[in-house]
Amino acid sequence: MPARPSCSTWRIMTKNPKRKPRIGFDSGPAGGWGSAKSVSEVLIREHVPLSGAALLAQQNKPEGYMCVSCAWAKPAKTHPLEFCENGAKATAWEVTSRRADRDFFAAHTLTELESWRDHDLEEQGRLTHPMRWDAGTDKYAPVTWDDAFAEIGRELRAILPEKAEFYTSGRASLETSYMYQLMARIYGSNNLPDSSNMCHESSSVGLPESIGASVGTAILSDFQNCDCIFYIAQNVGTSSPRLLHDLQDAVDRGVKVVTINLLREPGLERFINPQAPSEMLTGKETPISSNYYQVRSGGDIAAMFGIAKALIEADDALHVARVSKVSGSDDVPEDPSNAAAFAFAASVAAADNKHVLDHDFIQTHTAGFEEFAAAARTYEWCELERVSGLTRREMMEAARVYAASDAVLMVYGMGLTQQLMGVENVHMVANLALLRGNVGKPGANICAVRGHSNVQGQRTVGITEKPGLVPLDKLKELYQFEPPRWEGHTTVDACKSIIEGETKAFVSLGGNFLRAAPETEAMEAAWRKLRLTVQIATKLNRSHVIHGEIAYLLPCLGRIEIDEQASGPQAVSMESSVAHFHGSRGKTKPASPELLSEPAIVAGIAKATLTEGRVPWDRWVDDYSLIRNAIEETYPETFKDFNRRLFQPGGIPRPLPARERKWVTKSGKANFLTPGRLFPDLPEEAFADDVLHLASLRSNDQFNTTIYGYSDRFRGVDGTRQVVFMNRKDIVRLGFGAGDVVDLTTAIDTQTRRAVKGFRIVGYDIPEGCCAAYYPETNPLFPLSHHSPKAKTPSYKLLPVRFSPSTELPFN
Ligand SMILES: Nc1nc2c(c(=O)[nH]1)N[C@H]1C(S)=C(S)[C@@H](COP(=O)(O)OP(=O)(O)OC[C@H]3O[C@@H](n4cnc5c(=O)[nH]c(N)nc54)[C@H](O)[C@@H]3O)O[C@H]1N2
Ligand SMILES: Nc1nc2c(c(=O)[nH]1)N[C@H]1C(S)=C(S)[C@@H](COP(=O)(O)OP(=O)(O)OC[C@H]3O[C@@H](n4cnc5c(=O)[nH]c(N)nc54)[C@H](O)[C@@H]3O)O[C@H]1N2
Ligand SMILES: [Mo]
Repeated sequence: MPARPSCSTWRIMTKNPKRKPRIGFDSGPAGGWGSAKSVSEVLIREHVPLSGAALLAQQNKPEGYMCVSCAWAKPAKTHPLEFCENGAKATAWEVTSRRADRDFFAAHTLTELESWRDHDLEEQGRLTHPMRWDAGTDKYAPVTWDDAFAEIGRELRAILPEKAEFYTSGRASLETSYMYQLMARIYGSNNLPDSSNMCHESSSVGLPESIGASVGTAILSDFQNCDCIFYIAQNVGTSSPRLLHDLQDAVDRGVKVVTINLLREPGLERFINPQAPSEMLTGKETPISSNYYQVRSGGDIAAMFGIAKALIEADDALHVARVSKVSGSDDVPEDPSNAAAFAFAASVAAADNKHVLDHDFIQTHTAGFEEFAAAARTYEWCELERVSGLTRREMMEAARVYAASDAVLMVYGMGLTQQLMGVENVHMVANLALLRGNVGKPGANICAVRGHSNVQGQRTVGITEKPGLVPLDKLKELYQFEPPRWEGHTTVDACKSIIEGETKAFVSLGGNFLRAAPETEAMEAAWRKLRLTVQIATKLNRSHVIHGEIAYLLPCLGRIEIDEQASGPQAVSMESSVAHFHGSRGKTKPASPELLSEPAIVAGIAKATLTEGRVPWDRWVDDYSLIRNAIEETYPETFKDFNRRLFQPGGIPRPLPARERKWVTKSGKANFLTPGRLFPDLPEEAFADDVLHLASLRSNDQFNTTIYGYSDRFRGVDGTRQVVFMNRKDIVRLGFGAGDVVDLTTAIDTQTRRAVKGFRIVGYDIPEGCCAAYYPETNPLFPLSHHSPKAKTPSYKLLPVRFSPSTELPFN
């Protein structure tokens, strides 16, 4: 067990930041002392005053501030401390006392800063002053806000609206996002690419087709009402640790957690609640997954088809048996596979002789069942086994758990969405749920675990490139302008347009687009040719040090800071993963008196740029409740009584018809949608003997491109991020040894050479033929064309790669 600190969890500990890489140690459970230690380390490193701990106590509480890390639900009845290891790190990262101020920028050229690591750039601390790149010195130099807005406005007016991109990372509030999309549309552009395009876009496309909901239908109480959870392709211990509490409570009630994941993730295996003193002292662990199935990368469609096949054939067999009983013949199925289905069916249904499938639900509520069932019956087990990487026995076992449960919650994440067949993956989750009526009843729903803290909400208030998703006529009526009706750019379209030299201006509301997007090398080259780059940000990153001809770096308040405007301190709001809106109040003194709030910056750019539209920008900035009124006017049903309910404990539920089994689809039903194939159509070279399929992942010590540190204790890696996790048999088969240092090259679309260098091989529990490494270090490997054709989500979880011995040592 890790060493225990002697007094409180948040006791200060010392650490040596320049430690040597350590690989392969036992990670311990999720949570526990490892989590406590990790939090205290970051509080110290960021020089967060002791009041930081008191600040954390206000996280995710009504009248408190909403965490700036992930989007997980905020309960009505809060725990005394409603935050997790990563929420605490994100808070420390924002309220740090470090500053990247005017002196810092006076001391470094941008050419020099380009050679710095992602971690070191952000580690300089909060940006303090608006800056403009000076070509003469190659440095960011201070500028006044008025001059910045005036030049940005002039430049934007001089180019065609379709040649500008208005990117959003998923952190900005509902208020800022509403203003931002309005500004872009009055300017004349639907080019509103966002981080969601690289994240849950497969859900945004797939779920409406399946169940007529643009977001997951699960709410927090479903975790209290389910008797089984299918946990697919999401790494809870790292990516949304507060969800572990809901899982722990469910497991304590006897709920089965069936995990389907590429890796054996320690965070999905066992958990010690770091906020439960008795667990911390006794080391009592809660096992999380009752069943753990390791699929091969991209193997989920086959795995879910296998589970569906077991259920459908069992139901068929039971039907045959019933018919023969009625007709008096004892014609129990003879062919062996039918016999297996029958035995399985009998074991599932024995208790009350119920059907394996919910035929009433299927009949009343769904369309497309017969086609789906026929496909499931047709697939051979050997093919499903080969593609999924699971055995028939495992798929039948998962089906048995599923069929024995009355209310099953389907939870999933990036391993499903960031795939060439991401949309089909999402359809398969819905198909599986529909087989037993597991949508729209307590405990049975679909939970798409979102990433950024307001990524879901931004869509709800109009951040989207798809004009069909926005009430354009309403905007036209309210603000008296003619909204553009053309389809705008997703992130992939934006990259293409930038690389082709079509795009002239890139405005970024947060984020680190160059690092988060694919095709890094071509993107960096093209980025430098942009006429205008405008970055609204809190911390310095690579998308700022590489820049356009005219480049602005505009520092904003973070959500945790007090936002004082003419009418007093302001609140903002966001939407969680379970579709509830929450108000948030800043608590700490701003990092610099020069900072403006995000709404004030958007208003500043809008006023300097727009020549039409009647929008009270200044009054909105004076009083954000007026922006919320405008949001309510635009979306009256979704945001009913928005201001009055802003701090309602547990949040304001967003109406979701699918939860009530009202299906807003073309067929008026929930649709079984049958994927045309089991695995993406990759070129032959993707399956060569020396090729592995790479998944790019997050470590426990990062938030997307923000690298807090070099530790991924769950996976037993410390002091380095330049590692590639491989199956031990593959390491030997490819002629390497664990610890060898290799270069990775992309094995498809090889006319362009894409490579990353100096990665240490780590033997890991991952299926043969697959490997994994960290994002964003591997982004230069991903071709832009390698995305889901329907959702345009990059296939960040499956890329064919080759290995060669490296001449370079790992960078860290
Ligand atoms: N600490 C921390 N928290 C975060 C973030 C962060 O970077 N750090 N990022 C935030 C954001 S924006 C997002 S979107 C979420 C992301 O959270 P997650 O959805 O957890 O995303 P990843 O960590 O990229 O990987 C998800 C899991 O997919 C598995 N996987 C990969 N390929 C496959 C596959 O083909 N099939 C199956 N079944 N599994 C597969 C991997 O093993 C991994 O466990 O987290 C949010 N929270
Ligand atoms: N290979 C690979 N690539 C991926 C992924 C993957 O799994 N693999 N995941 C994808 C996913 S899921 C996502 S969501 C994207 C993320 O892509 P982005 O959202 O673009 O990236 P982040 O790293 O979240 O952005 C970090 C920056 O946001 C700024 N920031 C932080 N807080 C604030 C704030 O309050 N206001 C403002 N204005 N700025 C702020 C800081 O300057 C910080 O440097 O990356 C995608 N890219
Ligand atoms: Mo994300």
